[in-house]
Amino acid sequence: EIVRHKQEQIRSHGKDIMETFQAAEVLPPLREFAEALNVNGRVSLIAEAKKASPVKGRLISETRFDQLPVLYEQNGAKAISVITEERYFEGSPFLIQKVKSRVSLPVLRKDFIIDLRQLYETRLLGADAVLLIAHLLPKDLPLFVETAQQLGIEPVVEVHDRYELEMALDTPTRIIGINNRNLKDFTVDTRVCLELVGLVANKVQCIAESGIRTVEDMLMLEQYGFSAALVGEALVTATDVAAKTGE
Ligand code: IGP
Repeated sequence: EIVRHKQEQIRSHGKDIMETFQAAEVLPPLREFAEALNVNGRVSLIAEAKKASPVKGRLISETRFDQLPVLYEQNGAKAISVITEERYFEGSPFLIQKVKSRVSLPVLRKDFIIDLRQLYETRLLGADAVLLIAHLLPKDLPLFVETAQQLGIEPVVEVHDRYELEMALDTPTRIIGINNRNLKDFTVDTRVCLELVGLVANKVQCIAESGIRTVEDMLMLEQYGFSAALVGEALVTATDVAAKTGE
């Protein structure tokens, strides 16, 4: 349903995106995303600004949502994940610039990327990295990875099973996100990332995604070789973000 809505949206706005293609050539350099992972051999925290989710609906107030990026940076997050999908996650493409103007961390754009034009749009929006969900790009994943790299955006290929992991490893991506959440039914199984990370060689960095709640979870991921953990709900709903993000 989310992807169907996305296709309609691109169909109706496609022309506007096309008109901005040329502007992409003269954009300022981006912030380094890959370098923010695995700093001094430690697992990095990628903190997600998530206002709502398709399963739980609205998670936090507008005010709290606005405060998150600065809180994340002050408390040691190494990068920020921003969901730009509008209907189901209540995000917005304009959040990328808003967040970047307030913090100096690199920003990962989380959306449902199914059309190359969205990659040009991502560059224009100023995102430093972009999530590419392998399941949504069964044939075109290598093309999307290479296009993102040519535009200077760091691609993060998201996988949920062995088959998708093989697909990701057949592309030149430097970063793979292993999602514990099954995007077909939204169930979360935190064993998924522990099982799959062992199949990835050292030169590719891995990010563990979804269902990560505690510092103990993070330390276990570090031992399994993860470069970073991406945490949304546990942080946005935490009463004490400092305690959650601290070393
Ligand atoms: C965050 P959690 O359980 O910490 O809130 O999960 C993140 O992994 C999740 O929001 C996510 C996502 C996505 C959102 C993973 N892949 C793709 C939108 C699109």
